[in-house]
Parts: sequence; structure tokens; C-alpha cells
Amino acid sequence: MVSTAVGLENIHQGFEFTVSSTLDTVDANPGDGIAADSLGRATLRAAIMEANSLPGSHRIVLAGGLYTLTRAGANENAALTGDLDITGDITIVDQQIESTVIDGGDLDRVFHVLPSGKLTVTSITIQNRQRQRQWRRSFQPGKSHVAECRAVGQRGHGGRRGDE
Ligand SMILES: [Ca+2]
Ligand SMILES: [Ca+2]
Repeated sequence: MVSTAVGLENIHQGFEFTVSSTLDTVDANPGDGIAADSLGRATLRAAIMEANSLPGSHRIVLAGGLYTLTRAGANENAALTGDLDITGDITIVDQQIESTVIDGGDLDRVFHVLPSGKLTVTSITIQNRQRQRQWRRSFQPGKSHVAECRAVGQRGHGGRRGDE
């Protein structure tokens, strides 16, 4: 994927972050309004860290492709390692040009919505998650909305809808 700095614009009271790299790297400076790692790459994890650190409702737009989580370290709640922790108000969508897959890499859950967080995910396939039974906990009722997503298990138990 192209590794350019994120283009962002202020929409309503929040930001829109466009992810341009499928790598799994952390934001270099959370809170500066820019989703970028130390090399300027706008990654999904950087966008989530940035959105978590800013007040308001934010949108993260993914280009199609495979986003694999590669930073080992479960039981961490700052989105630095393992699952992508959501503490802000975040909507994740894809551009619906081609399919978008977020792969947990068997490291942890994919998303963890903490009590302060709110997550909406649309039209994205989630696969290779550990802790399959924590799907509901990862998307707490009232705090998250998962629409038109597919959850694909790691042992071929595919196709379970994740809209709950
Ligand atoms: Ca930043
Ligand atoms: Ca985590």
C-alpha cells in the first residue's frame, strides 16, 4: 500500500482519518490530529489511537485490503498491542471498492470496546480472532454497532454474523 501521510478533514465535531497503509504500527503522537506512525504512515492502529485521544465522533475510512494485526500483547487497553482498544467514539467504514478484511493474527481479540468507547463498524470482515466467545463482550450492547460485517473463525467456522 501507498505510505503517505493521512489526509484528514474536520467534519462536524470530529475528524475523518483515511488509512493508507495496511501495516500495524502505532501512532507517533496521539492527540495532534494526525493519524501517522513515526514514518508518516496512516495505519488503522494509528487512526484508532488518534481518534481515541480526541474529543468528538470520528470516522476512519479503510481502503480495501487485508489489515493484519501483528503487535503481540493481549490484556493491554491502550491500543498499543494486541486488540484494537476503543475508548473514543469511532466509526470504521471501508470505501466499498473492494473487500476489506481485518485479521487478528491469532494474537488477541480484534476490537475491544471499553466502557468509555463507542464503535460502529460497517461492511468489514473480521477474521482470525482469538477468544471467539468474547465476541459479545468485545462489542458491548449499546456501545457498538456492527453492520454487514462477517466474523470468520480460525478453524473454519465461518460465516457467523457479528451484528450483535
Ligand atoms: Ca497522531
Ligand atoms: Ca490491546
